[in-house]
Amino acid sequence: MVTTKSAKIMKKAEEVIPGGVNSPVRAFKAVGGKPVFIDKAKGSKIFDVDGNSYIDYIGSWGPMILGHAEPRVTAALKKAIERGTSYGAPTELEVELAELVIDAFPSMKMVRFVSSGTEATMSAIRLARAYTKRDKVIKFEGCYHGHSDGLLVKAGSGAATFGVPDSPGVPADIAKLTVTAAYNNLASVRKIFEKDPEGVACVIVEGLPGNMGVVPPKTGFLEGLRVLTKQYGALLIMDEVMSGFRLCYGGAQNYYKVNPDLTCLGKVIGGGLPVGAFGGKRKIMQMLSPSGPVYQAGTLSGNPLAMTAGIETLKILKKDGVYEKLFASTAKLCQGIVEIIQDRGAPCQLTNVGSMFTLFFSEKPVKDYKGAAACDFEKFSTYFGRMLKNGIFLPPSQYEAAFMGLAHSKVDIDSTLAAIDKSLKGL
Ligand code: KE4
Repeated sequence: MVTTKSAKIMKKAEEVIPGGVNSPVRAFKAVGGKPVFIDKAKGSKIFDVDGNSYIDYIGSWGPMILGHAEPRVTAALKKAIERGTSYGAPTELEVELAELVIDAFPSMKMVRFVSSGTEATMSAIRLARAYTKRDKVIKFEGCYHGHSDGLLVKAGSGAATFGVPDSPGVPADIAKLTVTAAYNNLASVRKIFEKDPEGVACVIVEGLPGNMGVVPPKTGFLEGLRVLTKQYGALLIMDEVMSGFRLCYGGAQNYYKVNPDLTCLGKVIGGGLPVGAFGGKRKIMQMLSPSGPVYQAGTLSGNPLAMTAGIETLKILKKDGVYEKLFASTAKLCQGIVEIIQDRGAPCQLTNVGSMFTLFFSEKPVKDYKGAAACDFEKFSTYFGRMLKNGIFLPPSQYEAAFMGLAHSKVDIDSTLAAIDKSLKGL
């Protein structure tokens, strides 16, 4: 596989952009080697600058559920761009996308658009703190909610104690307001509440975790968070930036039947353009400026191009039979992978929910972050490199979810399974 042009561009990129990339995971650090630079994408395929083509299971980390350059989305964007790209003033497009989102998420009565998932979660937490007049936040080890200071925090020394910064530059005084619990372990959450029954503003949890690989909630876990947050007067924030529209036309909350107070969205609702959103109960959302005192703002929030791409994407997803098709192809791929693992006796576990899946290099099923952290990262890296050489573009980290899209064909699935069979040889 020739990657000389990518290598040349990477050299230039590293001179002017830290690590040569604008988001760390793209640098392939977790799997070794240098990243390929992309030239274009169409449908299920992505093409690098050396002309290599790949079947794409990153899908821009979730947004490209319809496949790349979907004709109806592209046509709508071409028309929208003729009308200008940004006004800094309200448009009806924002109302249209808000109504589509609220229709898909019954727990959301109002929504505010922002430009990234990070902005969405950061703003939702500020709102939760204002509404409850409390400061503490509970998050979970292995869950990622973007890179705002209060969320780049890891568990302190003793469980249920103060958080400590998970990155230089995060002040200890901010980190200590975030307490980290163990995902799928309700007792670890109860302990924090019992220690500080009136101090917790909110619990934030991924609807379906995809940032430690795909790790589904144990039966009763999300419901248990709902009971505990209600019992102690804290808000439940469900971060559906990744899981939104990936498990159904709606969120993991619809799939698992849990009703959060606030929800964060991103990725799919922007159809590949920069969008985030947060929303929930009217009495909470009304606290947001300018209807209330909680400040939040954004130059490009509700951008007309991003709204257009989001509207077109959701209108297509809403059509009958779309999710049946998406899940049928995901199931076909995942069943094929399980058969290969069994035939080869490979040391892997496959986790799939909806259109998200992860192949864990672990002897036993991965049920939480500790299980994910115990994977064989060496083997994953070898597997990743072989798959890339075989024309399959996977997320370059064991701690990520892969995404099936509506443009993936039967031929793509058969080629992917053949590549997996070859790539697992000897692992
Ligand atoms: P952004 O700020 O990257 O738009 O969204 C942050 C975020 C929030 N919540 C969840 C559940 C997320 O998965 C994300 C971002 N996901 C990563 C993938 N693990 C984006 C890829 C990247 O960081 O480049």
